Amino acid sequence: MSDSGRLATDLRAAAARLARARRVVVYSGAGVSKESGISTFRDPSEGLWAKYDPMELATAEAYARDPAFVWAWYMDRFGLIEQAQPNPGHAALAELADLVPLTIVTQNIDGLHQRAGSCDVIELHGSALRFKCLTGRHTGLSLADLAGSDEAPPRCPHCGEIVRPDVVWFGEALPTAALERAFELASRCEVLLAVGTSGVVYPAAMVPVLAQQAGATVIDVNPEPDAIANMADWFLQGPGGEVLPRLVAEVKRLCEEG
Ligand code: BJW
Repeated sequence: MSDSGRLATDLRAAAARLARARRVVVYSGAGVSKESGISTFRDPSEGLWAKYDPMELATAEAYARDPAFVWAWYMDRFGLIEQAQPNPGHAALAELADLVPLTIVTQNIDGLHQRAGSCDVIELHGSALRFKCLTGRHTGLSLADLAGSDEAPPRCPHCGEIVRPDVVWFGEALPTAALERAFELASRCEVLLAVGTSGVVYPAAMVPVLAQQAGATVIDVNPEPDAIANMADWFLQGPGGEVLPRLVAEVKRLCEEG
């Protein structure tokens, strides 16, 4: 069978499973936003970690060493995120939530699932829209809240300590409530739909593992066979912006058929 014939067959089978599922978890990563113009991390030529050393940018130690440098890097990235638009993959996932009960567990900080209309989104690695001071006492700050400080990084309007992006750096704990809810949902979902993640960053990478251990069907959408493709019942090879609209259109057709 040709690759496109195989994809069409697997896509129909995966859609049939999704259409009768009562609990679905979507587990997403940077790849789902690539077609919105946002870089992934581990692409060997274009990924952020191919160009920059994560230990110099995505650790608390790096921020303590050179806060201005790290802040400037994040402000550049957050500017790109602000300009980005959700792509057809994000839109398809928002539509899927109207067809089957679904929660999105994302490692992304870009907020594009929410901007596409998804309501139940768990952010495991924080958000580009929030900042907190280094004391940890003042959280949920927006850039508008920081407008009164002309330093870079700005200072907290409440305590005067410098602020940082509210994202999870290497060696840091993930937000407890978000991680607990993600693990709980993964452990009792019927279908785990992974999209655009290499599946190598822990503890988030336990989400598909827990689902599979609990007997869920695992579907993986990715242009490359990654860690999750190996454990998936169906590996739908291709970009999220192309595969997800086809998958969701088929789920919709099946749901309308009854
Ligand atoms: C497409 C596509 C298209 C392309 N369509 N798809 C166990 C074993 C080994 C190590 C560890 C372990 N447990 C913990 C660790 C250490 C570490 C870790 O996991 N390291 C591994 C890398 C080895 N984990 C941590 O440090 C975590 N913290 C922790 O464990 O704390 C312990 C602790 C407990 C209690 C108290 C204190 C401490 C924290 C991890 C934080 C990760 N942070 C980052 C940066 C966030 C902020 C920022 O954006 O700057 O999160 S790193 C980066 O990786 C980012 C992502 O969310 C995360 C995952 O990446 P993702 O999304 O999978 O992207 P890629 O690039 O890897 O993959 C993209 C995929 O898309 C590819 O598969 C492509 O093929 C595909 N694709 N085009 C669909 N069009």
